[in-house]
Parts: sequence; C-alpha cells; structure tokens
Amino acid sequence: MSERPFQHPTLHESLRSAADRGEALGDVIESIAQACREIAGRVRRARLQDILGDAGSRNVHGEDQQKLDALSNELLLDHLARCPAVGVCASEEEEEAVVVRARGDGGEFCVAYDPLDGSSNIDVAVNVGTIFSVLPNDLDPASPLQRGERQLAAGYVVYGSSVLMVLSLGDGVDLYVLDPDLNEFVRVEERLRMPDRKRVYSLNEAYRDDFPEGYRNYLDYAHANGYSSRYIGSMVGDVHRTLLKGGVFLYPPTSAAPSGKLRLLYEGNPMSLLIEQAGGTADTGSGRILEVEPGELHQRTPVVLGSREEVAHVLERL
Ligand code: P6P
Repeated sequence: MSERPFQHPTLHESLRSAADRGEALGDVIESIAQACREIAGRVRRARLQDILGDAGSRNVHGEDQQKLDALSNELLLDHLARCPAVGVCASEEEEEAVVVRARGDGGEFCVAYDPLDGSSNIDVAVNVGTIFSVLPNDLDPASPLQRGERQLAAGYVVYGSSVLMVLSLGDGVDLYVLDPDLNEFVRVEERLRMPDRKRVYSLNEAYRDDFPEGYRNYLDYAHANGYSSRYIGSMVGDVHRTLLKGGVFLYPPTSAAPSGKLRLLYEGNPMSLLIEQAGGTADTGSGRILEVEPGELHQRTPVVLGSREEVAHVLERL
C-alpha cells in the first residue's frame, strides 16, 4: 500500500471538512466520483475490450453515439439513482430529465452531466472527460432548467495521462488526482487562480469564415499580437488547459450552429462556474453564461471563457 503524502487529503476527507455545505452534497459528489473511477477504467481498457468506436446508434441529437458514451451514461445514472440525495438526472445522452426520487424521500439535488465529452477523440487517445453540474431540486415540478448561478457545485473529470477532477462547491476551485494505488481522488491543489492574461486562444479556426464579424476581428487582433493557438477539440481538455495556464476558449455561433455547439446546462454552466471561481470570465458574447435562463434541456450557447483580460479582448470586438 503506497504511503499517501500527509498533505493530500482524499476527496471524502475534503468534502467532510466542507460539510457546512451539507453532508448530502458531499454524497452526490462522491457518487459522481465513484462512477468516474469506473469510467476511467473503461476508457483505459477500451481498445483491449473492443469498446471503442461507434455504438451503431445515434443520441438524442442525431450524433453518432460512441460505445463508451452509452456505457458512461449508464454508469453515472446507476450511481446517481442509488444516491438518496439525488432527485433528478439530466444527461446529454437522455432526451428528457429522469426523476429518480421525489423530494421528501431525499432527492435534494438535480445533477446535469455530459457523461463523456469529446468521446470521438477516444480512438486516438486524446483527453476526454465527464462534466457535471449540481443544482437544488427545489422547483415544482422538479426540473434542472435553472440559471447556472444557482449551481451548488460543478466540476469535471479528465481521463488523460492521469485522471484528474476539478471541483467547485461554490467557494473556490480545487484540483484532485486519482491515486492509482489508493484508487482515491486526493486533493493536490486548493483555490486555483487562473492567470489574468495569456496570449493563447482556443477555437476551431476552420470555421473562421462562418463566424460573426466580431470574432473574425478578434482573430485578426490575435494574429497581429503574437498569440498562439491551441485546440484539441475536446472541451474538457481545452478548458482544463485554459484554467491552469490562462488564455481564452471560444465556441462562437456559426451558420450551422447559430447558438454555438456547446450545451448550456451540462457544458457551459459547469465550466463557467469553475472559470469564474478561479478568477476568470465566462460569457455568451452578449452576457454572462451563468445568467442565461434555460428554456430547454439541451439548449446550446455560444461560449467565450478564460482569463479576464483575454475574454475582454474578444468581447470588446463583438
Ligand atoms: P468541433 C466534442 O465533440 C465537443 O462536444 C466538445 O468537447 C468540443 O469542444 C467540441 O465538440 C468540438 O467541436 O466543431 O470543433 O469539432
């Protein structure tokens, strides 16, 4: 058994010390963490177990579903449904929100999640991840359709060279690493702060000619001012790099996707809470992402998020 460096508390220990947010919220996060540990194992063994590639089915959005998308969704739904504090689950892979428990039987929280973001990258061993958002289950009828500023917790797990969890309970952002010997997430950094400036932009420049003019003007500014471009096409990977190193990540509107491609409830909102909690900015291009009133479960939103000064360079041109 490896000796755990004393300064690295486990996720369980960290959550219990933050119990002022309620033990039940910690139970939800630990259920998500358990599901993600199992997903990490499946991702690592995917090629060996022939669970790569298309499932031969399409998800609710008509997109080719990867085998691991379906598997990851089932794992998360199973663990969340068994957590007494979870009342409603909303998944990118499910057309409708799933009520798993009535309030009164526990069920204090709604959890919205993208079970395996960037899954088309798995076959080429590029980072993929799980993104999650925890909201109060206090609407009648029960619904996860709430503004992102109502989130009680948000985070993501990156399945890459190591398995990392980035988590906020609304008071700062902490970084955890899955210790393979302990098979526990241990906290390695607290209260992450992102740089205010960094000359890196991250977007799919292939769509440049299809972006609204303001975004094209921003790209001209970036090219004229010595910026680097970094884009791996997996939101979790691109946002994780932006959070740790600074810069700006964008998914602008295009003619094919007039509201952008990324989903508000389980991509835009959780990532925006993390970025803001780390001192950055997260905007739709015409307002704060966390203030958008969702009208439907899989609503899309344009995304401009990252270092305060870098986001400002974008917004002042839109
Ligand atoms: P594009 C992955 O498919 C995803 O949903 C996000 O993870 C990623 O940021 C985006 O789509 C990439 O989209 O159009 O650049 O391939």
